[in-house]
Amino acid sequence: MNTTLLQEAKEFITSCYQELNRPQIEIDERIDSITKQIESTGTYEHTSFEIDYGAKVSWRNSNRCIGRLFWDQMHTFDKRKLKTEEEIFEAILAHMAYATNGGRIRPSISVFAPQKENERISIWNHQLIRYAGYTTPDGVLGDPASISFTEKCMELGWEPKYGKFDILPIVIQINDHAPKLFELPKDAALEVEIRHPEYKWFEGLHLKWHGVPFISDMALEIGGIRYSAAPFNGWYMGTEIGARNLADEDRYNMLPQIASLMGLDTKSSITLWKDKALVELNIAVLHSFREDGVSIVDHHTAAQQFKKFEEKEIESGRPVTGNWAWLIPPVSPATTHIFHKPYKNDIVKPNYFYQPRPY
Ligand code: HEM
Ligand code: NRG
Repeated sequence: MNTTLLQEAKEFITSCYQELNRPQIEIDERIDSITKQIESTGTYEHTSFEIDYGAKVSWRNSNRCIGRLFWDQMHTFDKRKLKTEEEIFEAILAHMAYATNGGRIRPSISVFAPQKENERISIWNHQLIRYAGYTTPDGVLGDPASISFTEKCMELGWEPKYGKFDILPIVIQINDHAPKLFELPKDAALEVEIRHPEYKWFEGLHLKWHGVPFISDMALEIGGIRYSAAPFNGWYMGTEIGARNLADEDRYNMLPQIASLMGLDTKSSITLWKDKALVELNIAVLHSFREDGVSIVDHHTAAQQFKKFEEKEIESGRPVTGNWAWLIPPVSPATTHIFHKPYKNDIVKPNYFYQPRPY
């Protein structure tokens, strides 16, 4: 008898059903049924409702996420029945189309079959849409964060395109079978070309980013059951693209070029050329997404929304947990309330967790 699994199941069912004001008799009956399932099979199955609620509460418990105000507005695709890589890929495409919604992004999650002793579905991609990174004799081309995954894809037969923004294929592995590669169709990934509301020359940088972040490498853990493949998405906060993906020195490293096109003296940091370039790049990202009708939030609005989340949690009698170092935005952090208070980084389940890389 797996007593830890039963214990975790009891805790999840009790807190979940109590939160929803379900009668105690229902809790007792459900725990009874789960106990019998674990006794006879070693594990148990969630209902679709439990998956949906568990995925939402896991978002609510994600200490690094500033976007949690909307935790109970997410669409869940219960895809636990799917057996083959092809079926899973088709479900991923359907999720992407539903979530992208022509730019009016809908937070969504697809939950595939849970991990068992000798069963595991792995999506190798960190995100469903990411740009390839290549090491060449002239330096890195594309996204340096994707180099190792890109190399794996090439080993598996993917043809490199050697561009700056090549969308990587989806790699799905079931159990110990050979991983299968799937190229995303042209229209699956909405992309936004980055331009600046005043600086015409900005277009000449030919920067773009994908409209939707679909995290695909975290495990969803509910009541002791681990869903190793459960890709989810919300929309972007502008700084994720403008202050990290396109700005970090070990990513697209665009600040020196932007500063010099702005005519700034990049010889001495005392001119704050990095800060000036960073702000203009972030303005360009927000402007471009907004003009194209693709959902995005600026970090000031996101912080206000997070404040509202904190208030609602306290009202509901739940202590707020958070990871301060992740919650503060990477641009002007001290202009948000988050900077000025501490957060308890207690890990509450259900939740999303990192898992070992399958490659
Ligand atoms: C992290 C914003 C939706 C779960 C983050 C981060 C931001 C953010 C800015 C920090 C990322 C970083 O620094 O790399 C948002 C916004 C959303 C949203 C604006 C819009 C709706 C969601 C959803 C989920 C989620 C739908 C899950 C159901 C997480 C998790 C992390 C995170 C697990 C930590 C990721 C990691 O550790 O790498 N979010 N989020 N978020 N968010 Fe959200
Ligand atoms: N910083 C990463 C994405 C991390 C998650 N952010 C979200 N999640 N907004 C990047 O691609 O820049 N979400 O589910 O919306």
